[in-house]
Amino acid sequence: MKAAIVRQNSDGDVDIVERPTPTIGHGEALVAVEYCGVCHTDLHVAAGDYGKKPGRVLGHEGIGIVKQVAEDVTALKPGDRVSIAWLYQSCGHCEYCVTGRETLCRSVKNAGYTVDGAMATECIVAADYAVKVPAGLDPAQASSITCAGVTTYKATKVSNIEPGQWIAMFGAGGLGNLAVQYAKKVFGARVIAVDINDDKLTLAQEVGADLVINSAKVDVVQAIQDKVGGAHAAVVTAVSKVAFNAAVNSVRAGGRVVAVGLPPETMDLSIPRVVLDGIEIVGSLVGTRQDLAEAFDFGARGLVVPVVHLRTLDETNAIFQEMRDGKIQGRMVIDMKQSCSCH
Ligand code: 8ID
Ligand code: ZN
Repeated sequence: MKAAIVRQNSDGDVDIVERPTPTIGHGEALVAVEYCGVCHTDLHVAAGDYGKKPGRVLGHEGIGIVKQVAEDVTALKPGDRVSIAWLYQSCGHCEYCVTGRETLCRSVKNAGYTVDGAMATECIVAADYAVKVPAGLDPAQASSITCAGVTTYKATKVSNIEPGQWIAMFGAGGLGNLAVQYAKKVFGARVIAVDINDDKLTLAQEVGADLVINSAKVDVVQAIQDKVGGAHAAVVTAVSKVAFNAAVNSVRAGGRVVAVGLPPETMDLSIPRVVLDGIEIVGSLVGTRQDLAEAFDFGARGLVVPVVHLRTLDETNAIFQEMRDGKIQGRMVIDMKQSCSCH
């Protein structure tokens, strides 16, 4: 099989290599990957931002067709179309797994990080954790929901936003444009999109943002206070502490800030601001299998439409550079059929 792997020196790019097709063990299935979206987390992993992972096959926005299942597998059968998500597998019996918080399991395995992922023509999944893609959902669009969609759907749930309330989405990239769509179309919120790039804001407006603010040009905190009296909640997918700090100051008293972006930095927190204004700040990590099934369903019903552009595996480093430069609108999705003659 052909795969994109983290370089030995973790310099932030990948090598495209030939690897033997992995063999399945108990509880596993082999998947022929159709599509894999490129998430900003792949850049972090390739650069060793959370620890070096040389040789790791990247990719956690995968969609593919099951080719083979182990004898003990009952959840999947050959021919099923399934996800390969960041939540690759959790232990299933700890306090987090049994209370609907499986993404926080202390022995969790993550595709494209602690185990090999979907930026390859074939990959292994833990059968009980691969979520089936509903009929009627385009598989390339489904790939984008497998991380960007489920993460922002879950983060919007965690924000406790109510219909008609204002939510500010800091970052309008791969995650952010889907955050706008879920908040607007599924939760019935009014949405402010904030980014430092006008092209991203144009897309955010096209997919339903009520207000857009370029925080490189105007004082975003002042603008949100002036226009709506402070947002009821904010979700931060921007890869910059500047945006996290602005989000804390953009919500009204009692507001909730959901941290999603993963810049390897610390944020500043004014203790009087948090205490006197009752601000809540909470992290949100991808979503559970049930969250993903729900996020897929909204896509299948056309409420949320991921904006995807098809590319090939050989273009991975070029896509990474475009992402660093902030040049991508929506998501770049690697089309494995176009990437390898073995399909
Ligand atoms: O489960 C999670 N918490 C999770 C899941 C998936 C991804 C977290 N992430 C993390 C990624 O690791 C990454 O750190 O979310 C972040 C965003 O991922 P992405 O949406 O895939 O990245 P992108 O497409 O590059 O979008 C980032 C956007 O942030 C804007 C950029 O212009 C871009 O549109 N941005 C930046 I960089 N600085 C900004 C600022 N100061 C900003 N927007 C507003 N203010
Ligand atoms: Zn991701």
